[in-house]
Amino acid sequence: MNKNDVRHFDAVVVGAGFAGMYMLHRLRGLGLRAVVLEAGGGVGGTWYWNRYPGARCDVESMEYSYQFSDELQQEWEWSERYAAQPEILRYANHVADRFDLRRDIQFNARVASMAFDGAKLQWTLTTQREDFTARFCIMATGCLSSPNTPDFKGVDLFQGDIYHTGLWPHEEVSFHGKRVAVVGTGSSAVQSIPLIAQQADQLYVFQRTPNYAVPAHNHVLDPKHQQAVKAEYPALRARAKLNATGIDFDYSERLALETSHEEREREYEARWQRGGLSFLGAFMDIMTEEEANRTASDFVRAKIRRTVRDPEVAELLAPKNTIGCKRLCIDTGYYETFNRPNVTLEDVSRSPIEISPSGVSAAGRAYEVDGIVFATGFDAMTGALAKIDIRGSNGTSLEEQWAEGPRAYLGLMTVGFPNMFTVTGPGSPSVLTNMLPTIEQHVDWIAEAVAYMRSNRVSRMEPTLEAQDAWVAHGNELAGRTLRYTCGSWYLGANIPGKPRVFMPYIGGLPRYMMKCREVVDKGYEGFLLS
Ligand code: N01
Repeated sequence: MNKNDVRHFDAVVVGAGFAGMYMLHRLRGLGLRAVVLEAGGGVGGTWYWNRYPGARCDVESMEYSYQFSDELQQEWEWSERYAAQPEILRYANHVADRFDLRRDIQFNARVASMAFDGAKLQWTLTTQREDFTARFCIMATGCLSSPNTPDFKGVDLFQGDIYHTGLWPHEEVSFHGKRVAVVGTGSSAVQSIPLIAQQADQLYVFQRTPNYAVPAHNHVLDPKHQQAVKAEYPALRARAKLNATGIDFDYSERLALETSHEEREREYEARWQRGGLSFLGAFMDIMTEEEANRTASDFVRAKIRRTVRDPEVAELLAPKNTIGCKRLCIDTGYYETFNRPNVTLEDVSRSPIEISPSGVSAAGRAYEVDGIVFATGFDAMTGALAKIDIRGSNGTSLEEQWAEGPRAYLGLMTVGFPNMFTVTGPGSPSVLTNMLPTIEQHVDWIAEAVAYMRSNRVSRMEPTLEAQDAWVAHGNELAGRTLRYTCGSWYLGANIPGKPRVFMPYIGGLPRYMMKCREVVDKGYEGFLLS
């Protein structure tokens, strides 16, 4: 096939993670000719790239799974409470095989540009090898898929090995006998540091901002528990959708500020012992009232001080900001790792890191290392889209249009980009929820919209500016009421220099969001222009 060849499809899906795979399945079900273009060499999206030691989901396996096929959810056996990356990737591959998806996925096909032709009412997508045209284009590019490597001075001169947690090599990496630096202390670092410390001769952790971590208490899944969950799967899935996060947690309706100190401590301790993200569900006002939030953060700080033997190190590890403002980390032995003699914590909050040919220097000290692990996160939610030169109906690029922050109606479509859908795009609950059910809800909505267009002879769909503006304003208004604005998180784009500070996910909760999506359809796609 020559580079100039153009292949035509009814729909092109960009990305073969969980969103792209299910989208392909649904489009096929509608009888469309569809293809998925995937930059990687296999399915799985974020789980294909994030292979760092300790990579594991922070949502329990029995819920972090598809529910569109009851046979699939009944037959698949998870081995642990929180599945590790290799198992999740095996699951993704199983789904690809089970639904015969691979024959319509082009691997190693990175989309470089996309442009909409208003006369032909079609998108043209270019890759290095071939070009594609289609009426519908579905961006399943993921929320945390564009790794962020800050521009550290001297990084090009470093003579050792450099890794990024979000772009981990596919071959085994051994740190035995090595001196290693880890830069960053977010979820990826919290998961990988305990395992790297077990191998490395010496580990230096460079921390700019400490993060809160709650124990995972991961364990092998008891087959009886698994059977019991499977016996009531539909009820569990339905219950989960009634919660803001789409996870079947026990969210308390009590207020921390109206509960006695003893009772609060009892509740926090019970949730600490259970482990996982439901810690923040202990009281309803944790994310809305600073004082309530402090009761939860004080509890975690006390745990850190009791766990870490060196009081100075414990103080450095104890976060001072709002708990839950950044994504809560779920750990296995993170704080305990700092009691090891081969682990050193370096505070780099006041002076930036510099890199030399032989190591890392910070705060006036130099550390010779053989390898550096950047656990520096992602250009979240918009990064993967911004890497593609996407041109809409009047030639404007999406990146330019979103220069002041992403604007999309329901996180599903953007004015000026007809027939282009985003799965879990900015303005949808996405990263604040269990991604799998959220992905399914979006894919189902998109499939229904495409089916509607085809059966009603509609060839072009995009939101109205009024509907989009109102949705963005509503999202901002809700976000402003929470404590999530009080720290420099990736939800706000604060981790990327120059990125506008806009709270990107929809914070109104999954039930309210799903109801809105349903209403829009029931009212004949209210807020969309159909022609
Ligand atoms: O990235 P992060 P992550 N100099 O952005 C530091 C999901 N995830 O890959 O906080 C020095 O959280 C930065 O410091 P600061 C999950 O949603 C899930 O860890 O900006 N340090 C921070 O410490 C998660 O939230 C799982 O001051 C610099 C770190 O790098 C999201 O992915 C596992 C720096 C980045 O932390 C991202 O997590 C892993 C600089 N110039 C990830 N720049 C699960 O459990 C950045 N940092 C499913």
